[in-house]
Amino acid sequence: MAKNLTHKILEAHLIEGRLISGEEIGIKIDHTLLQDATGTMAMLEFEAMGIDRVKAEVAAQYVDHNLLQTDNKNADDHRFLQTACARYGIHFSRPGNGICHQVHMERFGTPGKTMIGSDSHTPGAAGISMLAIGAGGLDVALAMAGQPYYFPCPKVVGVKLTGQLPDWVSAKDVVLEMLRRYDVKGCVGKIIEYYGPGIKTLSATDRETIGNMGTELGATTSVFPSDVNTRAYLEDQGRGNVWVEMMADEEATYDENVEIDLSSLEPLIACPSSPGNVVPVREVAGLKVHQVIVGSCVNSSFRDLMVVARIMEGELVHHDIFFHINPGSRQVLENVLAQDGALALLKAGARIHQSGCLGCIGMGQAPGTGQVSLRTFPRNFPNRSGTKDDKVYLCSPETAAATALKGVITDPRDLGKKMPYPRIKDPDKYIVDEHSIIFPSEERIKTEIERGPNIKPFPKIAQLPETLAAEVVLKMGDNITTDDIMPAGNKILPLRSNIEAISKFVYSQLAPEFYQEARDKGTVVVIGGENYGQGSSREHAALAPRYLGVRAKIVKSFARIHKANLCNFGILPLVFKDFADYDRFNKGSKVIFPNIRKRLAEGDREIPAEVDGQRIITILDVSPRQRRSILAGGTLNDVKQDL
Ligand code: MIC
Ligand code: SF4
Repeated sequence: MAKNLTHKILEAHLIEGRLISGEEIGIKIDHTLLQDATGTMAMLEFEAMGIDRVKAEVAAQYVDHNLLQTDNKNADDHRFLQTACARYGIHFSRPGNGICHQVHMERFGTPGKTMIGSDSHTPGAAGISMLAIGAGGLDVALAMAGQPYYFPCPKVVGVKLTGQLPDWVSAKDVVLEMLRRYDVKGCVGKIIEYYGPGIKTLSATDRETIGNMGTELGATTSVFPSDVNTRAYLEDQGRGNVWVEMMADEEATYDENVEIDLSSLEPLIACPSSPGNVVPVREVAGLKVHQVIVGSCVNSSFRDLMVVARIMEGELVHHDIFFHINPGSRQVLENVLAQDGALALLKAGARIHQSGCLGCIGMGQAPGTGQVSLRTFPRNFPNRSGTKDDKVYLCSPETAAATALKGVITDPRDLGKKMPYPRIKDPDKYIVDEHSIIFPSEERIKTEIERGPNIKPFPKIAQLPETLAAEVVLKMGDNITTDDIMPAGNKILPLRSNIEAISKFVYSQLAPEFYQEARDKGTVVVIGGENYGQGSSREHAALAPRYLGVRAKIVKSFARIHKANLCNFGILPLVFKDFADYDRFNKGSKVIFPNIRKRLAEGDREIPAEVDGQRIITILDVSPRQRRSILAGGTLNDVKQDL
């Protein structure tokens, strides 16, 4: 039978289950990726498993999210990570070397391999045809220990690309078009597989942008074929030897079918404050902008920076704009420098920063009050920039450059009247820079792990009681993000390795009183709407609330990674059977789940709850493995003995 590429890769890695959508499968994981913000906790979890050496084929740890050294915490965390990597045999990419997704693609990514990463944008590795999935740190730690990764087998959406992108329109506009059609939850439970004649017009880094932002659609991951463009990229990186050709069979079928004619696309923009809020740039053209940033784990490749450099060459940034460049990696910057791109950007007035996530996760670059910020980033959730009530727009590098020149949102096609569209070719041979990667070695295994005072041990989690009685302390609406649940930014991100300290900030933007109320009540429940927990993979959005006594979340629907994280830390992820029951809950409602332990152990899917004395039904849609985790008070408690 003809197979699509997704099923070919899954089949080659299948350890448990069947490829039937909705059923839980376990796959072998070849590569693991950690970044610093989620990595400290993941590393502590890996340590708690008592494994002597990492078992994945390639395990890499990047330092990209927190580069601000305002006190001892950041340096403590980085030292811990560096020494733990040496001890366990993990590649360590030093601060400033680049954003995990960009560097992994440059130096390690291999077509046809599987990867999980403790960062939701891990699917960017679709650029070189990996099947790469974002997951909570504990799932990544388990894969590092050689365990399979378990997740519900997704449906496969086939997106046929035809035609070729017009001048001034680029890969970002392709994924913004997907977001315009599907919004932020349209692809939950799905893998997006791109195919068709339009594929050959997209480079590996173009595909990275599209695959990376599949996360904003709610997708489990995205997949691209491995073809001559993949080979060219790998050869230019000096790694042509890892290339293999991979594609769907000719007659392959998909669960859903979509077609995008690339020639018909125009510049698009996501308006505040959701990546799904997409309109054509021309509809918002003319709006005054104060800040433009090119960079992040999308749109920070050689091509993306060079297209901006060529547009800015000999021009000056508008005097009202602060213009920032955040290169994707040190290697990208070196290559842009070698072709005078960095000089052109500097002369035009750009501020060129070290390579890292920076303003994308509120680590600096926050816009001023009421100011409009235009960014090439993947997400613009409310307040994520670090400024309250921020107005962040997401667009392509072309739109960003045109806007930086004009001072108002500008359709880049307007520039076409004055200059030809700069089509950028990747260098024939990239300047390769691996000096900032510390490779594992036998000698380094002897390293002693260093723990500064910011590294606190993993908290103990109690088992699920026979009957759960709790109080509702917070009721929320639709599309609550993990940034709403467990914010980041320069004040909170440095606390990621200290659950007690970070728990003070749970829901702090939505409900500043939450921490104290949860502490006072002891055992609490929160209520949410659709797509609850979208966004980041940060398990702190489950672990820190659990630490404060959140034992169940009842919502209309969950985002994938957050739901898995809740199970991993012993929180019941419950869904209303009847959405009308959402209205029965208020702050202060008393909720009882009678015989909850027995019901979980017996595999009940329908879980009754008494809400202020009235009985409703909630649904617990989890696998037997996840039931065991919830009963045990988290996956770590459950698996420790097996390991
Ligand atoms: C994000 O883009 O939201 C982050 C910051 O990269 C997160 C990871 C984190 O919270 O550390 C993600 O995407 O998973
Ligand atoms: Fe970093 Fe932003 Fe990418 Fe997250 S989305 S990995 S914060 S650059």
